[in-house]
Amino acid sequence: MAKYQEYSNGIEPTWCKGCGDFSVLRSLQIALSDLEIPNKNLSVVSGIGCSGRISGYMKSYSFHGIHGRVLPVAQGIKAANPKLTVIATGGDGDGFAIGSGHFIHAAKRDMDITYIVMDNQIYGLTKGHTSPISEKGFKTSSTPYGKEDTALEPALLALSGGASFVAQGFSGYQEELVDIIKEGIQHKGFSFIHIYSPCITFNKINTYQWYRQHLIPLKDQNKKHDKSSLKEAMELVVDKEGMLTGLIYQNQRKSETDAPSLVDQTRALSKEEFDDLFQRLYI
Ligand SMILES: Cc1ncc(C[n+]2csc(CCOP(=O)(O)OP(=O)(O)O)c2C)c(N)n1
Ligand code: SF4
Ligand SMILES: [Mg+2]
Repeated sequence: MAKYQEYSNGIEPTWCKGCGDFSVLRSLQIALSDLEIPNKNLSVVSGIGCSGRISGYMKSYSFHGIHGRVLPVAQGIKAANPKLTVIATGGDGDGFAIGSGHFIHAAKRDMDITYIVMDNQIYGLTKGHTSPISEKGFKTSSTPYGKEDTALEPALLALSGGASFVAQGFSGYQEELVDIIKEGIQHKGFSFIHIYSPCITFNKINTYQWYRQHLIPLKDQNKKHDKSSLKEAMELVVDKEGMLTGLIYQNQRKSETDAPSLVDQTRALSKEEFDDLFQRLYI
């Protein structure tokens, strides 16, 4: 058995054959096995969507939450037990529509979790509605005359929110994806990993071929940017219209400290403290 299979619970994914999320699942498992993170110290949390199925295939403390709420759950798990490696996962609809408020504030809070978004620029599970990442003019069953508003730029959102690690990948570039996920997990702070992960069933525009034509791998660029510079990272994302793969920004916050662990707090309230609290809350 390959080492990465130790992170599989043996359940066969129900994704369409060829879905980009297969590669994300495999990359995550390889990254975890390379980093030798014990299953018992791992928690994988997901929201609702095709992408959200990923937590159901992992051998870990997995939690398949509700739509758009993956980050509050993941932060709660990390606050309760900071010793766990916490991986939050979900789709572009989950993270950038219903969950967008949580995204900005999780970036700002900078807790030590890794957030992996499988972006297919569409709502896959609900059969192909537009997402905030779908391009203007994109035609779907919910926008038969074309989407009227412009697309959100997730990396820019993360950078302006305060994420201390921002990287992008593509399901078709698995080797790079494994490296990025490893770096993200090792980074101490909020690591945002935005992965272009094609939906072969409902998105006939942003296909594997389309991404290969449009994506710009940072490792192939002659001019290297300063990855610790927020200004340079933002300029790069704007200049290249977000279509980058690789590490865009990493800057460890100086103020980063380990959160106090709730599981290590054995002391309960005394009767006097409880009565006092009760009085103050209810009278
Ligand atoms: C509170 C709530 N609102 C709406 C839905 C319906 N719903 C389920 S998945 C989904 C969007 C899925 O798109 P995305 O997050 O991009 O995931 P994908 O399926 O594309 O991987 C929606 C709107 C829901 N389950 N719960
Ligand atoms: S509908 Fe799209 S996103 Fe969902 S499993 Fe199929 S290919 Fe993947
Ligand atoms: Mg999606």
